Amino acid sequence: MNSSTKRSIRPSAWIVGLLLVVTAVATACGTPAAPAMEPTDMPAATAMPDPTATPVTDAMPVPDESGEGVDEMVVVPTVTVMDQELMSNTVAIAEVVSEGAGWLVIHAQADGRPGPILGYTPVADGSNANVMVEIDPTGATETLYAMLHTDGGAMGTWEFPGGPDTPVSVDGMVVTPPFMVTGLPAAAPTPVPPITPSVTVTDQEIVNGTVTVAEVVSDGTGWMVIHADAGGEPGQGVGVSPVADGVNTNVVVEIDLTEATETLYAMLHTDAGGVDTMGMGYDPEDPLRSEGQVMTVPFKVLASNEAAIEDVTVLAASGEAEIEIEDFKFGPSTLTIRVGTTVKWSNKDEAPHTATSDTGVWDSGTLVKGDDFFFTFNEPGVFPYYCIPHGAPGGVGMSATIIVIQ
Ligand SMILES: [Cu+2]
Repeated sequence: MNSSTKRSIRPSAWIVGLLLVVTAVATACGTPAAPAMEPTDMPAATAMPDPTATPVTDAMPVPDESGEGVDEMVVVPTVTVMDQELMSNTVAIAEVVSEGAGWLVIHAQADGRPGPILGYTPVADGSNANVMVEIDPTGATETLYAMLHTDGGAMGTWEFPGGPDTPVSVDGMVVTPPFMVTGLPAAAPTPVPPITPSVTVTDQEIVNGTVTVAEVVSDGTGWMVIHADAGGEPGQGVGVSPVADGVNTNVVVEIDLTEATETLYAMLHTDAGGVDTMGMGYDPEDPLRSEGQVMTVPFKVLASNEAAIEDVTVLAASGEAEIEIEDFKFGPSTLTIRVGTTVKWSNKDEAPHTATSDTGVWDSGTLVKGDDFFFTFNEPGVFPYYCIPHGAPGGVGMSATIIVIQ
């Protein structure tokens, strides 16, 4: 439906453009001279003042101000556009020279380059003056790009992206001059829906002792508090991070691994403490965001690698988890287990390896192919380790991490 809306707009913009040109021609050269008044005669407009200068044909003698007389047969695609004020959501392109039928496409700017398409209109073979393009003003940026595309497939049908109506390049450069527009609709006032606080969080691994809350929408400054599970309900807080007024994405909260549980709760609190609390002055008395909305979202701590070996109950209250040493890697590279779990390392490589704690908690010694090593984790925490021949403490080379939670 989107494209049909655009299509219904386009011809009218096109006609407006033609009318402007025709009027300009008529006023420029008095009344009777204007020959035929056909759109295809537009290129002749520049030559008008000299009545003998019939379009095309011989080159030399006619003093052509534009100096293009010689090249007349070779169409070099160009787009000429001035900075301008946006009027009626329409931009005007002073001249478009197209080799064959084409499209003039207006792009917003993104990352300093042409970004999303805001509007487009067909252009004819040859020179098109004062091409008007209606654009979607909501996506408009101060800098826009006027890009020339071919009309390569069905004539008059916009087939891009994925179709044949591709950008036109000259000497390897896409013909897409930037220009500035003023008078953009003020971005802010239009959409100011009332902020509805929300918390979006997914099941996840614990990474470096942190969890990440995908999105927190807070009405005023607040706190994202992670709570441990206490019999199916949020229990004690195990981590907190400030959130700003509005939308916060990827809020990282460091959590106390010794108190973390398999199910955690992400809870949005207000910052009722007044002015100076955004440092880390979370007050447990700060009330919950409420007003009927669910501001407490449970999520699960996952075993950290899909490659976690089958039939091993990672996160079991006790039991055994296995780490395979293969291709000079520990797999999974991060393993999350519960206190009391025994981890078994198995070397599947021809090369000898070790599993050696960064902090001296354990050291397997050399494991040749087929050797296993077992260690039981009775304390919660984060335990980085490495292989002595192929790695080093601090995550260098062949190394991995075990996270132990309650
Ligand atoms: Cu090794």
